[in-house]
Amino acid sequence: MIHTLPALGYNFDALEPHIDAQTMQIHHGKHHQAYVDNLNKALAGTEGEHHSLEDIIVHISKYPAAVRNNGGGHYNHSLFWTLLCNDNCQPSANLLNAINSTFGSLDALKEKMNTAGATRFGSGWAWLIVKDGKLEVCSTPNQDNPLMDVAEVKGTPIIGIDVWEHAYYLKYQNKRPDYLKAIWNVMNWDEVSRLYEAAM
Ligand code: MN3
Repeated sequence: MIHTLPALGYNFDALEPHIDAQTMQIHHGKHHQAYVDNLNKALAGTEGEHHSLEDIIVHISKYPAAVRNNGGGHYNHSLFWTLLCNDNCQPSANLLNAINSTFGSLDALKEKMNTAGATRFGSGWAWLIVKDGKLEVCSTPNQDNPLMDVAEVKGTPIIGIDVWEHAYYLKYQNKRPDYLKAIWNVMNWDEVSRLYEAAM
């Protein structure tokens, strides 16, 4: 199958001022597009051409590094765009209950995610996952994710926050913690809640 760049569900400037339009334009149109193009190149003429992205991700140890990096990049960003919005929505009652009982409060969850993102050395992702019916915070290096068979902590992602410099550098420069604080203002809790229900 040929992998393609999914359209954003909103305009590049929809997440202003928290995430600036130019960052979104480059991140989606250049970075994500490059993961898609390089994934297609890496899979061309191989067995992997016949598998879905989801199937490739869960069996990623069978694939070369170019597929792991670019397939992970394509999967992670396709999820990431859907987790952002400017609707100022809130977690569902069910999800909020689970967050409160696991982390103490929504603020405590944000704090834990921000620490996971800020302490991930180099490039990677911070995650909220469902693992064995429970919520857990973790992080991965590069473009890995918790669905991969190589992941240290495995589970179903319901939030993924990109902490590569390309996700925030134009506006936040070296201040990754400021970006992490700001991104909660554009979290699409409707979608996170939907993913939570689906994972349970
Ligand atoms: Mn990115």
